[in-house]
Amino acid sequence: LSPFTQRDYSDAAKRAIARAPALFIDNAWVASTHGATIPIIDPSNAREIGRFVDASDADVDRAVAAARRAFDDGRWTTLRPLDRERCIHRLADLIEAHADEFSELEAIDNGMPKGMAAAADIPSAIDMLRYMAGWATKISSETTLPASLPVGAYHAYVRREAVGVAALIAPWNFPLVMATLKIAPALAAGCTVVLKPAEQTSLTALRLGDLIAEAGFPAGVVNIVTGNGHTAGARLTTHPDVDKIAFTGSTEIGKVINRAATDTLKHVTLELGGKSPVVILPDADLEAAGAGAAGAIFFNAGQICVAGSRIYAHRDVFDRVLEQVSEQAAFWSPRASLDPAGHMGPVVSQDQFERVMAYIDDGKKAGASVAIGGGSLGSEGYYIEPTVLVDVKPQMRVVQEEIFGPVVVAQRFDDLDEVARQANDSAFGLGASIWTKDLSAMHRLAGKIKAGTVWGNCHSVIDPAMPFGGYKQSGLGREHGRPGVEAYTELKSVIVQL
Ligand code: TXE
Repeated sequence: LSPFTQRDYSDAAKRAIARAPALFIDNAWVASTHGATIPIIDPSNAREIGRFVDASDADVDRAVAAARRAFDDGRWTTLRPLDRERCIHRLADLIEAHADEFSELEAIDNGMPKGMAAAADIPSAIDMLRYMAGWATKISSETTLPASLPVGAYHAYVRREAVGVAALIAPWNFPLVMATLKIAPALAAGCTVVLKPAEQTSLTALRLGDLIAEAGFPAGVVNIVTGNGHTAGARLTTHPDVDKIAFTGSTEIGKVINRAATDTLKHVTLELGGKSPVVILPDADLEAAGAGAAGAIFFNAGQICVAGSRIYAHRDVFDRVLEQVSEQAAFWSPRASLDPAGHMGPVVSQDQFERVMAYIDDGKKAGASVAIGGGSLGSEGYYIEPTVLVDVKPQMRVVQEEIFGPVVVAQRFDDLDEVARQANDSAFGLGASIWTKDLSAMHRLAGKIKAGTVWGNCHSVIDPAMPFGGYKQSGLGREHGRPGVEAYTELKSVIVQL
């Protein structure tokens, strides 16, 4: 078989694809009010394999009404926190029991290697559910003594309450991870939700629907609608019965959503794009740094918000870093997503393929040289070679804009202050990694770089307990950890005269 030939799907995957065109509302599968659908494309061979519903306004309204009812009648918020915790754990157990099927669906839908989905994605979705489940019994608020009231004359306390109905809008790069990282804290906080997965990759979110009912969630607590962003997504962001929007996606749409949510003043958290620097100091373990830099950009074909898309290597080691990254390129050479030998798959869609190839072209036209890769592969499917661009200038689009593909730009620096400036010369501020054995330099730089996460001698290490989000135009608010749950809550001060 050629590395670009897709394998046959399992019967379980075929069943999941065949029943995809449906919406999950009130713990039941329902048909759309209109007939519009969206093709499901396997990016490994660009073939249409099925259809998703493109939800109408009426469909979205129905899902929001179900979530609203479930929130307002207290069937979820008044459940014992231990029982809410148990439901979330059961959902994690059920995903674990079907991990192989989830991995395959993710590979077919998104193009990521099935082995990668099985080793990294599905387990991290499960970890997030389990971590957040525990918060259901631990959410609390601080009560301080009122400052201006006579002590003993008033009883004052603060309640932390669920914010209400949360609309969760997810992207296509890690479909199940993105869905669970929003569902889990929302449910732990006591919210009810409407999830809208990305129109390119809704298979695993839909499969989740079956498990929601089985895990014991009351009807209406979790609703799943598939559909396009400018229609179904937009309807959610302006819906008067939605109290909170959690969005992961492009900075451009993040701004659109923030503006749309302003009319009804919804709570909004945004996890947006990035252009994360990988800074390699002259004393770094170059083998580890080279492999780390390659993994930082080629993992999931660079379609990761924290992708290390700008390498800054000290002038003394620049050539050796480039050699190390080149050596890694063969390991990351793309293959069809169900090929067990693959470490990187195709990019997700025709649109993304064209966008990434256009960036490579634009970089070349602006004067960048291709050190590695630069081309596409295969006759069908969206395969792009692991690519490194050199001879770039700070203001080039390939240096400033998020490419979201397996393309990295590599530049030199001379000292720490200079590299801190270069690293911060970006509209984004999501992640950054520093490779060195010099602990002082590491911590000094960690303080200077404006990014939501800074890694030392690793990259893209993400943990459910560690706050995750962006500085500058990489987002608003934080997910994961205590702040991630609290983002789904409101505070209420109760002041009672005794
Ligand atoms: O993202 P969109 P796209 C970046 C990355 C990529 C680019 C474009 O640079 O190349 O975005 O990808 C929904 N109201 N990231 O166009 O459009 C949409 O249906 C409400 C970075 O696919 O932002 C989908 O569910 N919702 C990123 C989700 O938003 C709307 C991950 C994301 O789609 C909407 C993905 C609207 N008006 C892309 N329009 C990351 N931070 O990891 C779209 N959507």
